[in-house]
Amino acid sequence: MAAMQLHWDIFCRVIDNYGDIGICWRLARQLASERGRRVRLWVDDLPSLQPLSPMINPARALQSAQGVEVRHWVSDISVEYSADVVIEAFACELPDSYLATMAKAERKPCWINLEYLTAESWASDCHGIASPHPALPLTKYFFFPGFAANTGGLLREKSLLETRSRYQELLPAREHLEISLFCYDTAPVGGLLAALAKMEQASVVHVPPGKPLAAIRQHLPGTGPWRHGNAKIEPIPFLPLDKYDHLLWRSDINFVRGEDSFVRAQWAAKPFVWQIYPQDEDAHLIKLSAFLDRYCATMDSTSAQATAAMFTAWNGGEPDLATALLHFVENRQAIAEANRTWCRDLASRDDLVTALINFCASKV
Ligand code: TRH
Repeated sequence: MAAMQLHWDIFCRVIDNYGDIGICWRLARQLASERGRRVRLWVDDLPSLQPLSPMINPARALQSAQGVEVRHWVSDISVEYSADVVIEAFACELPDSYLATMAKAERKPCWINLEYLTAESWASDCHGIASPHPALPLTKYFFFPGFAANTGGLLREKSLLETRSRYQELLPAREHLEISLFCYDTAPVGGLLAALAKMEQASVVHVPPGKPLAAIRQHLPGTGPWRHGNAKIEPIPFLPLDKYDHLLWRSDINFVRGEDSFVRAQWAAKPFVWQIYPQDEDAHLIKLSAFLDRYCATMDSTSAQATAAMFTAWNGGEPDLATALLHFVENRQAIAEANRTWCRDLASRDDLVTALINFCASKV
């Protein structure tokens, strides 16, 4: 049996928002806490990690948190050794000095480019492809998270679903709808507010700071909380990563965005609406429809139509948002049931950490 690949280095460059660091932090701490790996997380922007993990001190270039060694990644770094596995998150480009250390290692590291999540079918074809370095004796492998069996899977902690189920069993019954709203400031929030204000069922909308709150404030005066017809709109603080899961678990409908909150909403097994990260030339719309094709295929036709219409309207597409929301809310019990099945199906596959460990062990 091959020796365990003990040392892992994860490199993360924060482009914008919280997705890049959210995913890298989640991966790092799971490798450390569940798999006993010695993980160094190199991040170029420590202040972005701090809201997700308040124990992080953004002023400290070297610190340890939840079993992970967190290092500030400055332009060039000097290391005594390269790790057994090196994760270059989202093509962030490893420093030349580190590449040179990798090239000199007696046993070459398993070098992974961790890609963004997509439901498109080409992700299965490209998952695991090798790319030899043009000049150095090193090979990089493309690792694609995904929904299909022949991809790298999704990040899922070992006891996540049991913990979530226990939490949800204790939730009190209530008359009104609890909604969490995590979106970009381009989301059609005005339409959402107007529809919720008029809806027969009362709602409470929890809005984190940053782009979601900015989007709300384009439509409502002052700093909130607001009463808007039959809806109450409540600003909330940015929650640490695990507390954010709790918000998703206890809400009836979760508006999520990007990548990591989108995945967490699926593990929450509650109806959710996804705002996809916008890309040039509307490339994201292909990604959105690839996901809808897979996801809605598991639903009855009414739920599938309601879900597709709601996702499309929320991402700036044709259907009228108020009508889409109404259908979505009307069908939410059936959509919730479909989500529970979807979640169970996804969880029957290897999680991303298991897939990654197995993949890297096979490359020794
Ligand atoms: O912040 P995002 O829009 O990140 C995006 C995407 O990852 C996108 O693919 C990438 O290209 C771009 O960043 C650069 O959305 P995402 O992916 O959901 O990340 C948000 C993270 O913030 C996620 O890990 C959950 C976390 N979070 C909290 O921990 N607490 C909170 O209160 C909230 C609202 C989020």
